[in-house]
Amino acid sequence: MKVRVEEGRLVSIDPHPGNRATPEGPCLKGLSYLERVYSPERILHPLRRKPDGGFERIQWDDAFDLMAERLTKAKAKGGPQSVLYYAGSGTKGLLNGCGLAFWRLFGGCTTTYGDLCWPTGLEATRLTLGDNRANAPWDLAHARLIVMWGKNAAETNLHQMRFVEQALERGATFIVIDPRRTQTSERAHLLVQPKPGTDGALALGLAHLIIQEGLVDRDFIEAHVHGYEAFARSVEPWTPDRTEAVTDVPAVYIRRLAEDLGRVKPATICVGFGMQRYTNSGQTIRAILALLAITGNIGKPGAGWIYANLATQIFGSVKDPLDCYPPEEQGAVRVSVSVARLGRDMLAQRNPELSFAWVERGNPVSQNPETSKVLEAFRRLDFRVVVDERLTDTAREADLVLPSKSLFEQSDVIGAYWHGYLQLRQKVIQPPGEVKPESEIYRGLGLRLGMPQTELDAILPGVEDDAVEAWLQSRLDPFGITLDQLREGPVTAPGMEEIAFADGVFPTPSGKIELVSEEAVTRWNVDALPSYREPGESTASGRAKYPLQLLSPNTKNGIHSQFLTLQVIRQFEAGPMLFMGPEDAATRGLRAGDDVRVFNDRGELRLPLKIDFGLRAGVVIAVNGWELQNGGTVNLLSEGRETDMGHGAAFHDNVVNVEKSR
Ligand SMILES: Nc1nc2c(c(=O)[nH]1)N[C@H]1C(S)=C(S)[C@@H](COP(=O)(O)OP(=O)(O)OC[C@H]3O[C@@H](n4cnc5c(=O)[nH]c(N)nc54)[C@H](O)[C@@H]3O)O[C@H]1N2
Ligand SMILES: Nc1nc2c(c(=O)[nH]1)N[C@H]1C(S)=C(S)[C@@H](COP(=O)(O)OP(=O)(O)OC[C@H]3O[C@@H](n4cnc5c(=O)[nH]c(N)nc54)[C@H](O)[C@@H]3O)O[C@H]1N2
Ligand SMILES: [Mo]
Repeated sequence: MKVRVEEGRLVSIDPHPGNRATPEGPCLKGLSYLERVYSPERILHPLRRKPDGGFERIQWDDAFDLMAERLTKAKAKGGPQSVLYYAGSGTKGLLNGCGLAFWRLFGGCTTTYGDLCWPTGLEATRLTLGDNRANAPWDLAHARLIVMWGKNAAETNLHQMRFVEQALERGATFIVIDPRRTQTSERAHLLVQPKPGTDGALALGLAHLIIQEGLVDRDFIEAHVHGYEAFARSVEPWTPDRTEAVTDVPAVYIRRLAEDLGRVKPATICVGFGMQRYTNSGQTIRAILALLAITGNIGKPGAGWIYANLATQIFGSVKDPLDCYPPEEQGAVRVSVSVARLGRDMLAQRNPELSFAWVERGNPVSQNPETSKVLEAFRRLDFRVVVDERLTDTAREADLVLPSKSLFEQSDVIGAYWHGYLQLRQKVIQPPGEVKPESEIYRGLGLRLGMPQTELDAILPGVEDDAVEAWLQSRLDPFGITLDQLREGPVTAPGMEEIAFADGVFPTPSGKIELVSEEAVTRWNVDALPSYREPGESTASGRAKYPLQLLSPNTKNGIHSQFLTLQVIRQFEAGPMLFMGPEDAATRGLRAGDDVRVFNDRGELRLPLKIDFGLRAGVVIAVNGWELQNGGTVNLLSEGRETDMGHGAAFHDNVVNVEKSR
């Protein structure tokens, strides 16, 4: 974005033409920063919990004293690892690395492994292709067939829809696979609505037909695919009848999809993050990716796999270096708390028990699974610090809340999930009130703890703007990128390709696309071939304790718990709701607008009912992001459990029932 500042205040936000992936500029959330930065909700100085509840303003000096005293006490009692360092995904810049560097200097800490967001699909893709790379975003316009599988780009990646439109204008076929009708499926030629969590079976059934009809690309398989014969044998049982029985997708649709995937070239599958939130989803993603491998749709214009692009994640600290790693000691840092099981693992940790937590850039009370356990774990600690810009559900649990900068108040270099640009986020306004960026907070705290100035200088930038820029430049030097280039506009990340894997080189153990993966077995204890198992908590075969599968996807006008409290957003997003199909409502005697109770053994939510005529029976939706303070987070109902690979969170392994609220 391009922003205009007058008299030290943001006055407008416009598109930046330098990013080919996002030429239309910011959506409503981006534009709403004009409100967000100056929101009365913003915390402008440190706040300390009062003994009788509520918060009171304190001076930074007192805040540093208090933290230093509590940290010294925690360290003396249980060692440095009694301190939990938790960082969410509120911003992803080069300066994020300061946090863990500081805690190492402190003598270590306990931190988390895994990720709430995308690790299951990242790992499934890595096992198959060797790396997470994708064609440039605009290449999608060259596809003749686009399958948007478990992704709602019109809400969550809306710039991608522009390239879908361009492909459609050139005559492409567009298919959406999602249990619900979405803004994305409005543009589709075909919407396929499987039972949630059964997409693995659907993919194996499609592979069965593609192979049976002789629609595979023999030459491509010969040259680039490892394990094809074994894969072909393994899909023999997946007849259209069996696939229909498991997925509830009519066999005619399965045949049509297989025909399209087998015959229409080039084909791109855009697979979403929403679908990898099940206990079987790593294997599901491998099965879907196999469809591109056997039809030769990789490494060519208009063809390929668009899941995530790690090209811009060139700094260990942009992508947290500890993400995705299995629990182990890394230097003094104990990596023993799974983000998926945050509450449970915090409670279970011994030697030392946790007594102090530091939370920044995240809102785990509303965003991590199993809110009641997360709350219990935080409440059991002796002391909690939360750095955030407003009183989130998590900040409300803190003993000390520190104000955080907005993205306009300190320069940083950022990467992306989808496109291949590195971008400079320039400081354009002064932080309001007494707001300090994290790097300054760490410096102040380090000095108070008696850490040597030289050691702090080695990991943290100085306070002045040019010191921050010099620090950023020193981190960019190894990549031959300068801040001056970035000041001109977005810069393509080193190694970013227009067409991924065009050279046919796949950095897997066999050097080929692996349909059979030994590492899948040794690392994750799943079958070497992509296989289908019903998710652990699922209504798919009617064995679950409760009859409805609860999905909690993202919503257009918020990013998780961010933005939803702003006036401009509230015009469009009134509050949390439960979406249910008409049949499920009728059998329960429920009508639109009724107050309903959504419940399972872990908790309950009371929400107004919205009838959704596009939702398949047996599925209900409550978007994630709403907090306890505005009507309840959907994670009161989810369980802290990991997916089958990558230490992701299986948010959608979640069955519930719904009744009229009394
Ligand atoms: N049920 C369910 N739960 C989900 C999901 C789901 O699909 N269903 N999705 C999951 C996914 S994909 C994700 S990515 C996670 C997101 O989980 P989180 O990252 O915990 O969620 P956010 O609500 O984005 O919270 C980010 C916080 O960072 C703060 N922040 C922003 N910038 C800064 C900064 O510069 N410094 C500091 N200190 N703070 C800052 C914001 O104010 C906000 O409070 O949620 C997950 N939770
Ligand atoms: N506006 C907005 N944009 C965002 C975000 C946001 O919060 N708001 N968050 C960002 C982040 S951090 C992320 S991770 C991405 C996520 O964005 P997406 O990848 O789009 O993920 P979700 O919205 O979680 O889910 C996408 C779709 O998957 C469907 N789905 C769920 N289960 C299944 C299943 O079993 N099978 C199939 N086929 N489909 C299923 C859901 O119904 C939903 O429509 O969005 C990013 N963009
Ligand atoms: Mo995410």
